[in-house]
Amino acid sequence: SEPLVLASRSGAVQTLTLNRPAALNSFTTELHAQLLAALEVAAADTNVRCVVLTGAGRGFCAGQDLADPAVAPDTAPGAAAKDLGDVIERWYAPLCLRLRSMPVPVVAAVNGVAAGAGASIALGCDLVLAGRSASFIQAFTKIGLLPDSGGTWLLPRLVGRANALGLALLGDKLSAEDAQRIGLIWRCVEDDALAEEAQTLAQRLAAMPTQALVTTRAALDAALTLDWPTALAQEAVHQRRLGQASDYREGVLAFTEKRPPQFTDR
Ligand code: T3D
Repeated sequence: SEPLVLASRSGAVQTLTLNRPAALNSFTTELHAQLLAALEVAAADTNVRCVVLTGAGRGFCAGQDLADPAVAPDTAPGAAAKDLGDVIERWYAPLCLRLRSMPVPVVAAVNGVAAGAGASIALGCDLVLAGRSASFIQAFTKIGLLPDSGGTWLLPRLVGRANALGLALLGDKLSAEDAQRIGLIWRCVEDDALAEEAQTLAQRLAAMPTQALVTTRAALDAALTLDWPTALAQEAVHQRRLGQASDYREGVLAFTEKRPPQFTDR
């Protein structure tokens, strides 16, 4: 049968495409398993220097597959409730942790609707590009749930409390253009340019000093809960380590020799 995650490599860029287009790439446990496995392979492969995450067909990801019997409520009288917390602990949380700790930058190329956990997973990537016809829907409260897969953490940080609550409580569709305007995503691009723009951006990131990029991601995230002196101390710790890496030497050497750098660390 067709893989649920398509993997394709161009140079040092690994593209992973969610591939359940008939159900808008919504998550089943099998899709979870294949995506986690593909991310593990990319993380372990030192030839990979950037990952692009996108969707097949007209959607990016519609979140949890609500037809999945493991999560759909049993409406028979007296039926026991499903434990959604288990599903989060077993699948969504590990996926979110894996994405956020990838040893390379991760670009989301949001090609269509990103709803529920599909929106959270896109927004948890490092740089989010979206096609003009793409949209973001905090679909959770419409079915009696709260934003998961990092949604409660990401939304207020990305767009502030007022926008976070407006989006999360109402669950309205937000266009890619509006998502860029309020700072939810990095850029909205024309639909027919999305795939190429994502590849260009990923190739650019792949040519950069990977350690500096992923350390920057981690330090920015950590600094959100640090005070000023502690953030300065954290920067010193990271800069001490980066300053000993060969990419730093190469960066400075290339600058002084007025040539493009060739970064190799990962
Ligand atoms: O712990 C846990 O397990 C809970 C975890 C929760 C995390 C979550 O993600 S909760 C949120 C779950 N997602 C949603 O509530 C979104 C549901 N989908 C929609 O609201 C709409 O489909 C969209 C707004 C995303 C797109 O609308 P539209 O009109 O463009 O497409 P459509 O016609 O609704 O969908 C196309 C097909 O995909 C359709 O199937 P069909 O009729 O052609 O056979 C539809 O049923 C299917 N589909 C879309 N989303 C899901 C889905 N099938 C299963 N699960 C879905 N989430």
